[in-house]
Amino acid sequence: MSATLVRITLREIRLPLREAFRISSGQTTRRRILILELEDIDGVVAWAECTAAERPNYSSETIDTAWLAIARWVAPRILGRPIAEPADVTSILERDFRGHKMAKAAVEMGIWAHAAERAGVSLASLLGGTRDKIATGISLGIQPDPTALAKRASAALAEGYRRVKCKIEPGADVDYIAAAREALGPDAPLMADANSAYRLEDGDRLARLDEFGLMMIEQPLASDDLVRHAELQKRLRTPICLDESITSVDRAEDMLVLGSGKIINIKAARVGGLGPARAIHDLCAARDVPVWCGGMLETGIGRAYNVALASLPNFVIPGDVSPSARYWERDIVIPEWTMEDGMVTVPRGQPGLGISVDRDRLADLTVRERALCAP
Ligand code: OSB
Ligand code: MG
Repeated sequence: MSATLVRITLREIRLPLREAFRISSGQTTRRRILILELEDIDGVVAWAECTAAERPNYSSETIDTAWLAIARWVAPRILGRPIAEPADVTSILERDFRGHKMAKAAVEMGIWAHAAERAGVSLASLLGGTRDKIATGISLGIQPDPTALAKRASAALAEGYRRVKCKIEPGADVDYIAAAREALGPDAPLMADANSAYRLEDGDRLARLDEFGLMMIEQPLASDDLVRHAELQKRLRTPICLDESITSVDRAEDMLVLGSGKIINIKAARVGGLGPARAIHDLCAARDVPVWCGGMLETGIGRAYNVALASLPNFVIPGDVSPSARYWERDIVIPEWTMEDGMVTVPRGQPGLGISVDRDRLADLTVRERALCAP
């Protein structure tokens, strides 16, 4: 199923979130999103999304660095070159090319969707996904006060969400989680995500969260740390889940060897694409370590990839894969992603991503565009 891409079109769109989203490292109100259109010699098209943010507050990459990296280094390695299998792309992109994982992932993931499209199978099937529906959790940004968080958390459970994640930071943690737990009751699936807001010296404060029976605490310490997380895990009953720190299959293996955490939030973009994401999934499955699918406030395009990935068997914890209406007044895909009884349906019966892109809306939202072509 070899394919040769002849054009990759980059577009930047601006899309306001329905509600500002605040994490410990900054607030987002309006997204700047890089959308890719990949086209082969026969005119078969696949869409992809780069999840790099507006500012380097989650990882070092941004939409601007990703645009540059794709145009200068990623696309030239791919365009005009026959690709036998999507799984071959990572080694092509990693050779003598450090970092820029989100830029690489945008193209690598597009090639997976393109291969699925060409083969006439869903991306979920091509990846080996087995689920028809995936359980959905919500990620709630830092709220003005504990009462506001408790209200939002209760509303989320009432809407059917299967897991509630609350962003925390020093000063918006113990009281906030206490209020959420009180509002949801003792058995509701509740967790916290610190986005690297703490230091190991804060261990005693973090240990106070143990009494709330959280499913996990996500990425409490530095975004590239494994050693201190291992130390912290010894002092916490609550399982640590790593997000930012896991940037490759090797880092996932290091985490398991060091005991830096017990759960992994897999985001394909953070690890360079679906190939490495699936390899981390397989590694964790072999070691009985549960994983779940994270999110990066994606449009319906990026969301389609998350849904496909989360259909793999070891995604046993609800993912940050909310329906379109949680984020956008109107999404850029048709149909929009919806949730029923806390579950999102995997479009297994359709080739590729299982959604189409609203080209008129995309054109309306586009602020810059650049076509990269095979030499
Ligand atoms: O840490 O998981 C995170 C959004 C932006 C940056 C980092 C994170 C998040 C989320 C949002 O938690 C999850 C979603 O897309 O709903
Ligand atoms: Mg996170």
